Amino acid sequence: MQHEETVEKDEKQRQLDQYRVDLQGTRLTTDQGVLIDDTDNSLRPGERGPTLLEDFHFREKITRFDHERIPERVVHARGSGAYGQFRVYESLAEYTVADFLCDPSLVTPVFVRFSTVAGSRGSADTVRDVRGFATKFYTRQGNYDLVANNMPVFPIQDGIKFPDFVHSVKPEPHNEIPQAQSAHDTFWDFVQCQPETMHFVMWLMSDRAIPRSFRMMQGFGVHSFRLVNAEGRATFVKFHWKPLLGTHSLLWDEVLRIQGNDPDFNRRDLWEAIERGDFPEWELGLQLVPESDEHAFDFDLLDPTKIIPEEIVPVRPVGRMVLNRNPQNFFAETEQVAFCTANVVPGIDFSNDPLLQARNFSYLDTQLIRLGGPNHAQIPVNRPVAPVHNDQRDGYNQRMIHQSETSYSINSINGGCPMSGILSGDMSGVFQHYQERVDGRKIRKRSPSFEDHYTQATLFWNSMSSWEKDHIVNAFRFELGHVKRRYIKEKVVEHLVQVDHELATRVAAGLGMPEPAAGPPNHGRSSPALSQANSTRETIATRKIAILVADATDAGALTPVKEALEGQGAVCELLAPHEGTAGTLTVDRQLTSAGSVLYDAVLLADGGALAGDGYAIHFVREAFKHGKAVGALQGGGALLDAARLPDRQGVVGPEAAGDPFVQDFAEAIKVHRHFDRDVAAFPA
Ligand code: HDE
Repeated sequence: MQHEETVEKDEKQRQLDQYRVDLQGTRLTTDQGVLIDDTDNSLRPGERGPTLLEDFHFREKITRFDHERIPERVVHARGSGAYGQFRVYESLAEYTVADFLCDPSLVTPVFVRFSTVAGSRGSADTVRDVRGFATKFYTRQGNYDLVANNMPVFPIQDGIKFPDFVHSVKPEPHNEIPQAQSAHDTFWDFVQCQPETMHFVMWLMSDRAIPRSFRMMQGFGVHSFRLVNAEGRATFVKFHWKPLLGTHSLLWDEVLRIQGNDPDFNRRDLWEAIERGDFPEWELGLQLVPESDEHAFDFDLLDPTKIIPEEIVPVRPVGRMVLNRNPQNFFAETEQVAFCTANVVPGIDFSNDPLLQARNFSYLDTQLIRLGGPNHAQIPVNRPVAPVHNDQRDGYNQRMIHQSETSYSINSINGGCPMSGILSGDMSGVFQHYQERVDGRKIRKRSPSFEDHYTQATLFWNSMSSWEKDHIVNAFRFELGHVKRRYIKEKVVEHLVQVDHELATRVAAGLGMPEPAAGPPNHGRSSPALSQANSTRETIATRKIAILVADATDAGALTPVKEALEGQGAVCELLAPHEGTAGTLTVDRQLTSAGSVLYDAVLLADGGALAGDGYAIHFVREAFKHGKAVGALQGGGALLDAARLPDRQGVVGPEAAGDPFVQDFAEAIKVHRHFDRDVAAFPA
């Protein structure tokens, strides 16, 4: 894989450097810069006396502590981020005047924050949920925020329903249960009352909702936006991020165990990959639709519950993003980063999607309360690299010292500055709204073109491989299994009949319901691009392999295999019954402190002691049950036998020694998960 090597700091890095505080070799002071003698004992009259009010250091320290928290985001509270860079492949000047999309020599700094939606800040990473994928491009023409998700459709069509939707999925108000879960009555009640959710629900019940890694997730801008070129001509656009590592997911059973084993699974994965130098990369892709084709589809381009199938309008790869730097302070950077869909630059404009219109209001409003006022764009992570000059003034936490006597326009005292394009007569580089003609009566009404809620839900179902369908059915059964009210489950099944009768029947069977009556015939169309089965499976780069070793492991046999796997980019960890060393090998982790669920594959290098170790046997069987590649070197044969695996798909035994072993094992890992194994009756 190609890595963007950045020897020189980009503009954003240089800007951030001004704010960094290095505490190495410093002496302790108050916030006022006064040196402190003792921060471990408060001031008191006599050793056993009460604390004195005049202890300003004590009061300042406690006061600052009391005020450390800011409100968490109402949605997307849990997230983690990284800096990186974006570069366009070739000029898109035919479509847009956005500088960063027109100049292939330009490296644009970015900050990306990935998130879950429903859970609180401290919730587990690997829950069934949508993932946020928000990118801030620090362009020379100002900040552009592409605030995307890892699913291309949304549950609702109009932003006025967002509070209703979010209230339904959040913990129920009477007892604040459950945390970070959609498996409860109010969410499914919302779904059954609101059939526009059906396409989204199919995605949410699919493996997309439990990604293996943020680095292996697609991103979607969801709405149709507009690109606008120098002639003022607009083109509708849908934004896509495609990960170079492919799009891969976890298994539901795995997820349940990871939550206890490592609640920070996705966050840690991103952090560690970047620290290792395994910089995640995505291609930016565009689906472009000329304005003249606005009504050419059997759905409405303005409806955010719909995709444009890639087979109808292909995704054109236009650029590449690499994330290559972890933040240095979580709160200052990841918690305070403020995205807003209204942060656009010349050449990028909105459509009339009613969800997007609501978002353009909501994000700035959110930031006013979260970040304590209107000056949050001055917080280092949010500061544009483009110069900022205007007559907006004052407010909480103003950090600028404006020197001019004037703060109004039009003025004559300051030579009319800062001067708008219109006043100066210089319109170069200014943002000009796309001049769309809009006529209509003021009404609270949706267009009939938004009414079809099932066709694309069916398209999604039809596009799934058989194992993806199994996972969707199991997800519906799990979720509805947690719903207490029978009639809600029945109503959901009625909606599923509209999507596909087989799906509804399989879900109903799990809920102990009779086979539902036939619904409308399935249209039979599919879109192969929707299936993760068609994702990239060409690399083992960054895949985590657990190597099980013990004191008598043959290091001579293991080392070349490990090196060959690492040579292909895999990340190997040696697990043994105890920490320290196993023979001449250095142990990375104690076997009992790490579940198989934290790895993509397992390599058995020792069968002597481990063949009789129940934990090691469980480790192998669980990895197998979760579809992972299992490899056994000569020494590991006894452990492989002890694990009594029911079939050999994705299992590479010691008979393929040497290079063929490495090759076969790597091929088995590339598959990601061997879902065709028959594990239904196999206890881990
Ligand atoms: Fe958001 N959304 N959203 N959303 N959203 C927020 O803004 C909102 C929507 C998305 O990492 C909030 O600063 C409304 C779609 C991401 O900081 C809030 C509506 C998509 C993030 C908000 C939507 C998203 C947010 C909470 C319907 C995918 C995390 C904190 C009209 C395309 C950004 C904040 C980050 C965050 C409102 C719909 C993605 C409350 C009202 C559609 C990735 O303002």
